[in-house]
Amino acid sequence: MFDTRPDREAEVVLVGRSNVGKSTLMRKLTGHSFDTGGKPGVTREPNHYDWAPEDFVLTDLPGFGFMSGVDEERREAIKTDIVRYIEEYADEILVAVLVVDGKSAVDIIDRHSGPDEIPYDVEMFHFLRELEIPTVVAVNKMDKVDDRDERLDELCDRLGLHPPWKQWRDTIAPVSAKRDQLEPLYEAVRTHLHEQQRDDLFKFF
Ligand SMILES: Nc1nc2c(ncn2[C@@H]2O[C@H](COP(=O)(O)OP(=O)(O)OP(=O)(O)O)[C@@H](O)[C@H]2O)c(=O)[nH]1
Ligand SMILES: [Mg+2]
Repeated sequence: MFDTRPDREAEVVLVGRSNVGKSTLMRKLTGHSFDTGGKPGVTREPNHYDWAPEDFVLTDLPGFGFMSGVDEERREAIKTDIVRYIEEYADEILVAVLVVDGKSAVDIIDRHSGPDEIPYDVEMFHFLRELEIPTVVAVNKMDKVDDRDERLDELCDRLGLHPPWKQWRDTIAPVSAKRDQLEPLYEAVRTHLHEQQRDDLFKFF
Protein backbone atom coordinates (compact mmCIF):
# COMPACT_ATOMS: atom_id res chain seq x y z
CA MET A 1 0.00 0.00 0.00
CA PHE A 2 1.09 3.59 -0.55
CA ASP A 3 1.49 5.22 2.85
CA THR A 4 3.33 8.47 2.20
CA ARG A 5 0.25 10.61 1.74
CA PRO A 6 0.16 13.80 3.82
CA ASP A 7 -3.06 14.05 5.82
CA ARG A 8 -5.02 16.64 3.81
CA GLU A 9 -8.72 17.30 3.37
CA ALA A 10 -8.55 18.12 -0.33
CA GLU A 11 -6.72 16.35 -3.14
CA VAL A 12 -6.35 16.31 -6.90
CA VAL A 13 -4.90 13.11 -8.39
CA LEU A 14 -3.18 12.43 -11.69
CA VAL A 15 -3.82 8.87 -12.81
CA GLY A 16 -3.27 6.96 -16.04
CA ARG A 17 -1.24 4.42 -17.96
CA SER A 18 2.53 4.46 -17.82
CA ASN A 19 4.42 6.92 -19.97
CA VAL A 20 1.46 9.19 -20.80
CA GLY A 21 3.08 12.22 -19.16
CA LYS A 22 1.64 12.39 -15.63
CA SER A 23 4.92 13.35 -13.98
CA THR A 24 5.67 15.87 -16.73
CA LEU A 25 2.29 17.43 -16.04
CA MET A 26 3.01 17.35 -12.31
CA ARG A 27 6.22 19.25 -12.94
CA LYS A 28 4.40 21.89 -14.97
CA LEU A 29 1.69 22.27 -12.34
CA THR A 30 4.06 22.61 -9.41
CA GLY A 31 7.26 23.99 -10.93
CA HIS A 32 9.13 21.23 -9.11
CA SER A 33 11.03 18.41 -10.70
CA PHE A 34 9.82 14.85 -10.61
CA ASP A 35 11.41 11.94 -12.41
CA THR A 36 10.08 11.54 -15.91
CA GLY A 37 11.34 9.20 -18.51
CA GLY A 38 11.41 7.70 -21.94
CA LYS A 39 10.25 4.29 -20.76
CA PRO A 40 7.05 3.26 -18.97
CA GLY A 41 7.15 2.62 -15.24
CA VAL A 42 9.28 5.53 -14.04
CA THR A 43 7.07 6.50 -11.08
CA ARG A 44 6.70 3.58 -8.66
CA GLU A 45 5.43 5.39 -5.58
CA PRO A 46 3.03 8.34 -5.52
CA ASN A 47 4.59 11.80 -5.78
CA HIS A 48 2.76 14.10 -3.40
CA TYR A 49 3.01 17.83 -3.66
CA ASP A 50 1.83 19.13 -0.35
CA TRP A 51 0.32 22.58 0.12
CA ALA A 52 -0.16 22.40 3.87
CA PRO A 53 -1.44 25.98 4.39
CA GLU A 54 -4.31 25.22 2.00
CA ASP A 55 -4.86 21.72 3.37
CA PHE A 56 -4.42 20.50 -0.19
CA VAL A 57 -2.29 17.82 -1.85
CA LEU A 58 -1.66 17.17 -5.54
CA THR A 59 -0.75 13.54 -6.22
CA ASP A 60 0.98 11.96 -9.21
CA LEU A 61 0.21 8.24 -9.08
CA PRO A 62 2.35 5.50 -10.61
CA GLY A 63 1.30 4.45 -14.07
CA PHE A 64 -0.52 1.22 -14.73
CA GLY A 65 -0.40 -1.13 -17.70
CA PHE A 66 2.75 -1.96 -19.59
CA MET A 67 6.08 -1.19 -17.88
CA SER A 68 9.49 -2.18 -19.10
CA GLY A 69 11.06 -4.90 -16.98
CA VAL A 70 8.02 -5.41 -14.76
CA ASP A 71 6.19 -8.72 -14.79
CA GLU A 72 2.44 -9.17 -15.07
CA GLU A 73 1.94 -10.03 -11.41
CA ARG A 74 3.75 -6.93 -10.18
CA ARG A 75 1.83 -4.75 -12.66
CA GLU A 76 -1.48 -6.08 -11.40
CA ALA A 77 -0.35 -5.40 -7.82
CA ILE A 78 0.47 -1.79 -8.68
CA LYS A 79 -2.92 -1.36 -10.31
CA THR A 80 -4.65 -2.82 -7.26
CA ASP A 81 -2.74 -0.35 -5.06
CA ILE A 82 -3.88 2.55 -7.25
CA VAL A 83 -7.51 1.41 -7.16
CA ARG A 84 -7.36 1.03 -3.36
CA TYR A 85 -5.76 4.43 -2.96
CA ILE A 86 -8.51 6.11 -4.95
CA GLU A 87 -11.23 4.24 -3.07
CA GLU A 88 -9.71 5.11 0.27
CA TYR A 89 -9.45 8.84 -0.48
CA ALA A 90 -12.51 9.21 -2.70
CA ASP A 91 -14.12 11.69 -0.30
CA GLU A 92 -11.06 13.92 -0.32
CA ILE A 93 -10.43 13.77 -4.07
CA LEU A 94 -12.03 16.88 -5.55
CA VAL A 95 -10.96 16.13 -9.10
CA ALA A 96 -9.26 13.17 -10.79
CA VAL A 97 -7.22 13.90 -13.87
CA LEU A 98 -7.09 10.78 -16.04
CA VAL A 99 -4.11 11.37 -18.31
CA VAL A 100 -4.05 9.58 -21.67
CA ASP A 101 -1.73 9.73 -24.66
CA GLY A 102 -3.66 11.50 -27.41
CA LYS A 103 -1.64 9.81 -30.12
CA SER A 104 -2.13 6.19 -29.03
CA ALA A 105 -5.06 6.00 -26.58
CA VAL A 106 -7.75 5.04 -29.08
CA ASP A 107 -5.58 2.38 -30.74
CA ILE A 108 -4.70 0.84 -27.37
CA ILE A 109 -8.34 0.91 -26.28
CA ASP A 110 -9.43 -0.80 -29.51
CA ARG A 111 -6.68 -3.40 -29.24
CA HIS A 112 -7.85 -4.34 -25.74
CA SER A 113 -11.60 -4.30 -26.31
CA GLY A 114 -13.19 -7.69 -26.38
CA PRO A 115 -15.89 -9.90 -24.92
CA ASP A 116 -14.00 -10.37 -21.67
CA GLU A 117 -11.57 -7.49 -21.73
CA ILE A 118 -12.11 -3.87 -20.73
CA PRO A 119 -9.28 -1.50 -21.66
CA TYR A 120 -7.56 0.12 -18.65
CA ASP A 121 -8.43 3.69 -19.60
CA VAL A 122 -12.11 2.90 -20.08
CA GLU A 123 -12.19 0.87 -16.87
CA MET A 124 -10.54 3.66 -14.89
CA PHE A 125 -12.86 6.29 -16.33
CA HIS A 126 -15.95 4.32 -15.31
CA PHE A 127 -14.45 3.46 -11.94
CA LEU A 128 -13.90 7.15 -11.14
CA ARG A 129 -17.44 7.97 -12.23
CA GLU A 130 -18.88 5.19 -10.08
CA LEU A 131 -17.10 6.70 -7.11
CA GLU A 132 -18.64 10.05 -8.15
CA ILE A 133 -15.24 11.68 -8.42
CA PRO A 134 -15.39 14.53 -10.94
CA THR A 135 -13.03 13.44 -13.70
CA VAL A 136 -11.15 15.30 -16.40
CA VAL A 137 -9.46 13.32 -19.16
CA ALA A 138 -6.25 15.17 -19.99
CA VAL A 139 -5.55 14.09 -23.55
CA ASN A 140 -1.82 14.72 -23.55
CA LYS A 141 0.86 14.83 -26.28
CA MET A 142 -1.53 16.62 -28.63
CA ASP A 143 1.60 18.14 -30.22
CA LYS A 144 2.02 14.74 -31.93
CA VAL A 145 -1.57 14.52 -33.21
CA ASP A 146 -2.56 15.74 -36.68
CA ASP A 147 -6.22 14.73 -37.03
CA ARG A 148 -7.14 16.38 -33.76
CA ASP A 149 -10.94 16.60 -33.86
CA GLU A 150 -11.29 13.14 -35.33
CA ARG A 151 -9.08 11.56 -32.66
CA LEU A 152 -10.86 13.38 -29.83
CA ASP A 153 -14.27 12.36 -31.17
CA GLU A 154 -13.14 8.73 -31.32
CA LEU A 155 -11.87 8.91 -27.77
CA CYS A 156 -15.22 10.32 -26.58
CA ASP A 157 -16.99 7.50 -28.32
CA ARG A 158 -14.78 4.87 -26.61
CA LEU A 159 -15.43 6.46 -23.21
CA GLY A 160 -19.18 6.40 -23.79
CA LEU A 161 -19.47 10.15 -24.29
CA HIS A 162 -21.45 11.19 -27.33
CA PRO A 163 -19.26 13.03 -29.88
CA PRO A 164 -18.50 15.78 -30.79
CA TRP A 165 -15.85 16.18 -28.10
CA LYS A 166 -16.40 19.94 -28.05
CA GLN A 167 -19.56 19.50 -26.03
CA TRP A 168 -17.52 17.79 -23.27
CA ARG A 169 -15.02 20.50 -22.42
CA ASP A 170 -15.53 19.91 -18.68
CA THR A 171 -14.38 16.32 -19.24
CA ILE A 172 -12.12 16.22 -22.30
CA ALA A 173 -9.08 18.51 -22.18
CA PRO A 174 -6.61 18.26 -25.08
CA VAL A 175 -3.20 19.38 -23.81
CA SER A 176 0.53 19.21 -24.37
CA ALA A 177 2.40 19.14 -21.09
CA LYS A 178 5.70 19.32 -22.91
CA ARG A 179 4.73 22.50 -24.74
CA ASP A 180 2.99 24.07 -21.77
CA GLN A 181 -0.36 24.05 -23.55
CA LEU A 182 -2.52 23.33 -20.55
CA GLU A 183 -5.29 25.91 -20.60
CA PRO A 184 -8.11 23.44 -21.48
CA LEU A 185 -7.12 21.35 -18.45
CA TYR A 186 -7.02 24.35 -16.13
CA GLU A 187 -10.46 25.43 -17.32
CA ALA A 188 -11.98 22.00 -16.82
CA VAL A 189 -10.42 21.53 -13.37
CA ARG A 190 -11.54 25.00 -12.29
CA THR A 191 -15.09 24.20 -13.35
CA HIS A 192 -15.15 21.18 -11.05
CA LEU A 193 -13.49 23.04 -8.18
CA HIS A 194 -16.03 25.84 -8.55
CA GLU A 195 -18.90 23.34 -8.39
CA GLN A 196 -17.49 22.28 -5.02
CA GLN A 197 -17.06 25.88 -3.81
CA ARG A 198 -13.29 25.56 -3.88
CA ASP A 199 -12.43 28.64 -5.95
CA ASP A 200 -9.68 29.20 -3.37
CA LEU A 201 -7.72 26.43 -5.11
CA PHE A 202 -7.80 28.20 -8.50
CA LYS A 203 -4.34 29.56 -7.80
CA PHE A 204 -2.90 26.12 -8.42
CA PHE A 205 -4.59 25.69 -11.78
N1 LIG B 1 5.49 14.81 -27.32
C1 LIG B 1 5.19 14.91 -26.04
N2 LIG B 1 5.83 14.14 -25.13
C2 LIG B 1 5.48 14.28 -23.83
C3 LIG B 1 4.47 15.18 -23.40
N3 LIG B 1 4.35 15.06 -22.07
C4 LIG B 1 5.24 14.13 -21.67
N4 LIG B 1 5.95 13.66 -22.73
C5 LIG B 1 7.02 12.65 -22.70
O1 LIG B 1 6.48 11.38 -22.37
C6 LIG B 1 7.44 10.59 -21.63
C7 LIG B 1 6.84 10.07 -20.35
O2 LIG B 1 6.57 11.14 -19.47
P1 LIG B 1 6.35 10.93 -17.91
O3 LIG B 1 5.90 12.24 -17.39
O4 LIG B 1 7.52 10.27 -17.29
O5 LIG B 1 5.14 9.90 -17.93
P2 LIG B 1 4.38 9.22 -16.68
O6 LIG B 1 2.95 9.14 -17.06
O7 LIG B 1 4.70 9.94 -15.42
O8 LIG B 1 5.03 7.77 -16.71
P3 LIG B 1 5.09 6.68 -15.49
O9 LIG B 1 5.70 7.36 -14.30
O10 LIG B 1 5.93 5.60 -16.07
O11 LIG B 1 3.70 6.24 -15.24
C8 LIG B 1 8.63 11.52 -21.41
O12 LIG B 1 9.61 11.21 -22.37
C9 LIG B 1 8.06 12.91 -21.63
O13 LIG B 1 9.01 13.84 -22.05
C10 LIG B 1 3.81 15.97 -24.40
O14 LIG B 1 2.92 16.79 -24.14
N5 LIG B 1 4.21 15.78 -25.69
MG1 LIG C 1 5.52 9.25 -13.67
